[in-house]
Amino acid sequence: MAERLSAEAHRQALGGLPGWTEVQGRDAIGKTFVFKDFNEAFGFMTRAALVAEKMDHHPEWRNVYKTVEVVLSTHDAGGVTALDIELAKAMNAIAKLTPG
Ligand code: H2B
Repeated sequence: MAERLSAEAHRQALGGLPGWTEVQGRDAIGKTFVFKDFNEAFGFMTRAALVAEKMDHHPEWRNVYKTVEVVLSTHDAGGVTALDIELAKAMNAIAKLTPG
């Protein structure tokens, strides 16, 4: 099972992840993606969902129109692991591919 990152590894990983920040009150990272419209937002979610399923690592997320709020944490480990960092990177890459 993936292990929780140390505070230092955690900080360092966030430095290389534009837009991602610590979630207050729990060991998790979050980012709010804002797209051009619902179509772009849902396209992002669809692509990200396929990656998440392949990784067997799933986001907590909420969509309102063109905004997607994402929180990543490894539930089995009770905090942030390398899997969250990997999925966050993939989401940033997918968002860049999504026009708007
Ligand atoms: N996603 C996340 N974010 N954390 C987990 O611990 C997790 C998961 N565990 N997706 C996986 C599924 C586990 O429940 C299954 C059985 O592999």
